[in-house]
Amino acid sequence: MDCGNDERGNVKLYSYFRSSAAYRTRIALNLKGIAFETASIHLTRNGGEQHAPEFQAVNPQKRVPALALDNGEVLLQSLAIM
Ligand SMILES: N[C@@H](CCC(=O)N[C@@H](CS)C(=O)NCC(=O)O)C(=O)O
Repeated sequence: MDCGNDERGNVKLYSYFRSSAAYRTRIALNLKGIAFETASIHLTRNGGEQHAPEFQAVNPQKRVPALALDNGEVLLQSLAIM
């Protein structure tokens, strides 16, 4: 069945590999079989990419994870995402 999705899905998880909060959302997405694209936000490089204006436009809380949906909504806080 072709739903128009590419293999990575239409949701984007803003994540960091050392983030336990982001890790739990990756586990949940994989358990639910929801394909997602990952956008890496390095929390220490260059003073922390979470402080960049581009990411603050996604999540004013300046935290990962954040999950951007295909309808333009962005879910914040790992438990709410789950
Ligand atoms: N309660 C939040 C916690 C999110 C959080 O604190 N994430 C950390 C990484 S585990 C973060 O982005 N820290 C960035 C910073 O402290 O500048 C959740 O569960 O999503």
